[in-house]
Amino acid sequence: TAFATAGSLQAWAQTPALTPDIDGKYVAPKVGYDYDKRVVMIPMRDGTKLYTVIVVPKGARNAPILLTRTPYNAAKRTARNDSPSMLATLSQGDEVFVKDGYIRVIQDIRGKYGSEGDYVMTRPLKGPLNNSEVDHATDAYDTIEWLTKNVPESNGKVGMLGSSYEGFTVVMALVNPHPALKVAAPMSPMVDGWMGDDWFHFGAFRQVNFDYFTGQTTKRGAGDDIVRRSPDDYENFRRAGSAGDYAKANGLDVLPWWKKLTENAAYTPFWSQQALDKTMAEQPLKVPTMWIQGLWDQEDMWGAVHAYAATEPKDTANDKSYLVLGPWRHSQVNYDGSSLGAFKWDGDTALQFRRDVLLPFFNQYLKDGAPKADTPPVLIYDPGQNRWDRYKSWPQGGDKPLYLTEKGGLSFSAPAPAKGAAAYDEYVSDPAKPVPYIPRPMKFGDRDRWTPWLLTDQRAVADRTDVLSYVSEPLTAPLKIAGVPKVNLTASTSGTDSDWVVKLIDVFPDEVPSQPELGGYQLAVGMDIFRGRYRESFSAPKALKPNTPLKYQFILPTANYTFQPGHRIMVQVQSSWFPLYDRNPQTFTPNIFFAKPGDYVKATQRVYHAGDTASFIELPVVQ
Ligand code: PG9
Repeated sequence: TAFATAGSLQAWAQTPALTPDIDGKYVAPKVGYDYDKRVVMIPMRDGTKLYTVIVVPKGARNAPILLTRTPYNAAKRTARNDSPSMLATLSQGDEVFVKDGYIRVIQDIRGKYGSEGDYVMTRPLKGPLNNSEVDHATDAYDTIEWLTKNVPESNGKVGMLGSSYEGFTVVMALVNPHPALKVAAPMSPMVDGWMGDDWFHFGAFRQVNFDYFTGQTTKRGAGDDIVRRSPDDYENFRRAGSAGDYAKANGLDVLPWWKKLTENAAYTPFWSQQALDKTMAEQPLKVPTMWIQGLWDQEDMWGAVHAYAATEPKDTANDKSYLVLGPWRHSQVNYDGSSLGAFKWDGDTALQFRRDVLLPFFNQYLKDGAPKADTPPVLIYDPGQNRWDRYKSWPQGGDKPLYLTEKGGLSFSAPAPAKGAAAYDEYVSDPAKPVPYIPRPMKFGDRDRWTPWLLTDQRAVADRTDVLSYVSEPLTAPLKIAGVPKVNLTASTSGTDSDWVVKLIDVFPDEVPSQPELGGYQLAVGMDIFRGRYRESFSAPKALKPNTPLKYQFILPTANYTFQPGHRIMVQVQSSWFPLYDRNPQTFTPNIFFAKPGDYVKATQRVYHAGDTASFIELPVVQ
């Protein structure tokens, strides 16, 4: 009964009440798992062991291996959910491969999370910057060698993919690749950190990375973000002063990576010798490689397109180097690609790509007897037409100059010399009130705003007095560009150094019936920043001659875009993009990282638009 006597309780109470309840003997039963997860420490040639998670589908035989080498925690990357289902355990991007029976391997690179060894933020290849016997190329080689001998369920064929840093390690594996590496897909790989990937764009420093520096280099595991005082990063960075002042105030000046960066503010051999597009250009690709990135990739806009351009000329049989650009933010290729910011695409473009293009491409090289995939040499989304374009070659368009004209116009005809009227427009750029890159208040850590920021409606700044906007008449026919827009800006500054931001924008018509909130929207098709001191040489910065029209030539991100009838083209010019990019003091200083408060001066900027000094953008117009 419920009222048992003390005596009968004694009889069945075998475990004394004070038995410690945490005895470490518990093992969760692994029932019904459709995979087997093995954690191994794989030895590299220098004896360093790398933490590697191998996820093998139950019953696998002759299965290919999909390998990723990461600085972002292999244990966590293979444990999205604690689940008996391999699909639930691995990430969304892996789904198509898991469903097709692949073995998935994720490894911590040396020095991070479970791996031994030292972490170097971007470990250079063996050579002038690396006198050791190991780099990411040898680590990939040694890992693949081990995997082909120690995973009995595999067919001995390995494919590598990964995005961003994980894309950088894929590119590294292509340098003297292991013969078992049969196919590769670097997604948004970091290729040249100074020209246009994570750290700088044409020499302008990207302050968004400060939290990444503490996250990656203050601990073997995950480091913390920097503590903020204001809820608005515009204020946090403006109050600090130079990027160097911000680093010092937050204790980052002791970090070796910060020292390397600030000692290499210009395009020194530290950067040029690490630029992987230059390395890739040197020898023909041995492994079929699909270079992938987003058209609005807010972190690595340079890498994939430049590595493709570097490898394509030596791909004479047209079967090694492929290019894919989707309507995606950084790494969105591995998530849902139905929309970005305010823009909706024709279905889940990322899933379409993974399922219909990437998987068949990998299968062709990795699965015994798989059919040849129908892979277009170049596959790029056209967001203006909302459809994929399959091209045999790239770029498609030739250079057609679009000129800035008087009264804020744009024209495909060269403007005449200014008779009497001013040949320029001018504005005052004030470092005390820099142009915000997105509307304030803002936090770098706010991923919902950071990931789609390149699609922000540029009306937010179009009419500031320190932004010039040039706009065309409404188009009467579609205008398609496919290639690289090239900026030819003729401009002067009253200072001795200056930044130039140029944006190529699609202005939507007032009425967009299918999506009214897009009426009048100013969508940047491509935009970038150029630090004036590098006008003549990236490695040897020079002061600008004040009040003198000078030519600035640089490229905008690769575009494949149709401006539709009724839309207008716009070009905006400004001299700051804060706090994403550190401010140019507008006085030439030896190193902008350490500019002093007195170096920051207002400057009068003039953009020329007439006769010989007309500014223009060469658009890759498709006829
Ligand atoms: N954009 C990040 C990164 C890549 C390479 C080096 C440093 C940072 C990333 O998303 O991994």
